[in-house]
Amino acid sequence: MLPTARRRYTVPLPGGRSLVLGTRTRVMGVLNVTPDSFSDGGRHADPPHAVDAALAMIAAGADLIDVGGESTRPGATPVDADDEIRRAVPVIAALTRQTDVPISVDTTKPAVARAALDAGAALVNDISGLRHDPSLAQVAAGHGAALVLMHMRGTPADMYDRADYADVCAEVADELAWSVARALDAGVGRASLILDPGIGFAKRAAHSWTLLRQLGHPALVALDLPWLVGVSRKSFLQTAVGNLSPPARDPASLAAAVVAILGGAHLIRVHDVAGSVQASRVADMISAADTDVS
Ligand code: PMM
Repeated sequence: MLPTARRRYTVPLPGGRSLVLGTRTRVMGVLNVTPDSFSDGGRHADPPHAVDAALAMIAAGADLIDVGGESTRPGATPVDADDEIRRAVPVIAALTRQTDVPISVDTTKPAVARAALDAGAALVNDISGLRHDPSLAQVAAGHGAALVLMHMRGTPADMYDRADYADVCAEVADELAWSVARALDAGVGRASLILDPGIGFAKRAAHSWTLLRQLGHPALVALDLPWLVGVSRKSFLQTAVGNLSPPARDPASLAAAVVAILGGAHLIRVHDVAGSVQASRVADMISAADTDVS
């Protein structure tokens, strides 16, 4: 027996738009405008090239685009807010002129989030779950933006030293509940929140596998919010398929994405959009075989 159907949520976005989750799986295309991302480092560092890459992902079926100006690779050099703004905001501004597809900004910094939202972004994706700077939530609230709260401990530089869990699902749920409380305190509406277990962040491979197997864990389900899951090209996949380059991990990424969807993910964050759209349609058909998908 597969798990029961996902709960449905309608996430309000700026400009009167909304994102309906829990029907068809939404595919978020990753656009790293960094010189050093682990998965696609340097490919989209110049703005016109980045915009073309995003438009190609949209043509391939992406429902959202996540633009990031700071690499989260373990040991990556931290970037200051001005550099992050200089990398990400021109791309976001150009994209919002050319597409209605909601754009998210992958940042932990309030100044970057503010500049991105002013340029037309609709979501803020905070990999620190408001631990880096809780005032990021005020920025999201002030713009009526959706806010993704991802689970991580520490920073990408020291996160593996903190990958120590007795019960990874319960502890991730507990620590995400802290992030949710900070967001609500800051005035973000509950309907604007999306959670992410942070696959590969402050997790050993075994923790990532357990989380994927147990997205339906009662402590995670009890948070009663939609889930974004990012497995695409991550290094934990190598424990299953061996030492492959990040793009060569795409088939493994698709297999893991299907499992995430069947376990309850509403959105998947991916590099291979065309493949992920096909994989998520298959997962949607299976999970909705006796319910309604639209
Ligand atoms: N993974 C990366 C970066 N940002 N954001 C969310 N919400 N979830 C993730 O799993 C996530 C993220 C790292 O991958 P990349 O370097 O390919 O962007």
